[in-house]
Amino acid sequence: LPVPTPDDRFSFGLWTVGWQGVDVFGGPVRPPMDPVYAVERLAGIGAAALSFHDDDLVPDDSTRQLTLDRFAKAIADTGLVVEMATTNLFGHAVFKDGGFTANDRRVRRLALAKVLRNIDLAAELGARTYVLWGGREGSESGGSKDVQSALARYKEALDLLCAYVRDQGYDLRFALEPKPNEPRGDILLPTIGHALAFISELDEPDRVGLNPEVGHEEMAGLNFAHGIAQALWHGKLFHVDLNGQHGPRFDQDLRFGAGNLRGAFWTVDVLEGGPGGAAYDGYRHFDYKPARTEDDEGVWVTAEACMRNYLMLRERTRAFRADPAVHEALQAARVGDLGVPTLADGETIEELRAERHDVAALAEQGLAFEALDQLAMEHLLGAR
Ligand code: GLT
Ligand code: MN
Ligand code: MN
Ligand code: MN
Repeated sequence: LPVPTPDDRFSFGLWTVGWQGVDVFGGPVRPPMDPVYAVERLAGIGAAALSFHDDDLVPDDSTRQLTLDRFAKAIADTGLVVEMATTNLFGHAVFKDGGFTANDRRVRRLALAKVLRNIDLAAELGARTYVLWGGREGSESGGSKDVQSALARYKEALDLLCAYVRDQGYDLRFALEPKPNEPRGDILLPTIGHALAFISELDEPDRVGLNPEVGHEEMAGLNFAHGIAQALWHGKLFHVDLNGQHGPRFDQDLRFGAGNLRGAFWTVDVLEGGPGGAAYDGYRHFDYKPARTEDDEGVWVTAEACMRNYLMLRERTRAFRADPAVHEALQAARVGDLGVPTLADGETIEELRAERHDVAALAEQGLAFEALDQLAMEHLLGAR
């Protein structure tokens, strides 16, 4: 079995391995996890980096300095990197109607101040990406949220945060994380596409990209590999949240590879640049929740499994891409032809219109896509 190393650039949120298993119907099943313990265990299993919410690391001011000192020492001792940070704008009751888009202006100002404070800490700890997951930005009912005003306030918040990061000279970019629903009935910026369109309205669009999550797109019935391929095409795949999901239902946050395994195969293929074109060069970040059935050792089984599943899938996608039978099948399916511009250099629209086609023959031809897909299946199953 493949063994993860820091060269693989795997990263975990502190809130993932530290998840206590609280859900809508039940309380915690595991004790709180000391961040220093998380750092040591993550380093021990071959992760390269971690991410955190302000409240995961420094939940209260009385212990803040002590925790930061212990954390800094653990980071230095293990060589683990803080690659991303984010803000908890969803847990506290004050954010029940969101942060940046809460109807109450005082809550919006409180939310911004909370983010600004943690941006300073993120920069101090060397994070290069700042994620914004607006899980509480949204509504349960039609009349309670003026969506256009909410988007104006969302933009105002992003513009202000971008200006702050620029003025401070921080080497930090923002990554918006879409999600269709849960915890709100309907969340603003529900998919990759909505978020991309929103970014184009910002004052400094270059500072803002995406942190798509596998399960969140699949909850909306969307194809994650297609979604991140489009984000790459726009130059907007700043970060990624890898996990598993079984189709449209509640957010499962399974370990990576569980749930939609075929989707995971194509996700790894896109991240590794298999199809050609732009490849992802950031951390392979896992955002999952170790099942509620597990004790502490079970948690580390799932963390290792995320990385091992990624490595096994990487190996399988590489074998697929290297297989001469696949090269032939790709040719038969004319996949490479799609890279050729439809109008040739110097050709005119009149020439295109004048061309005569054998429409019946074109309509009749088989495209041989299924043979190609079966080869992928056989590689995924390790039969080739
Ligand atoms: C929360 C959410 C995740 C987000 C995290 C970042 S918090 O666990 O479910 O999808 O990535 O705020
Ligand atoms: Mn999720
Ligand atoms: Mn996430
Ligand atoms: Mn999550």
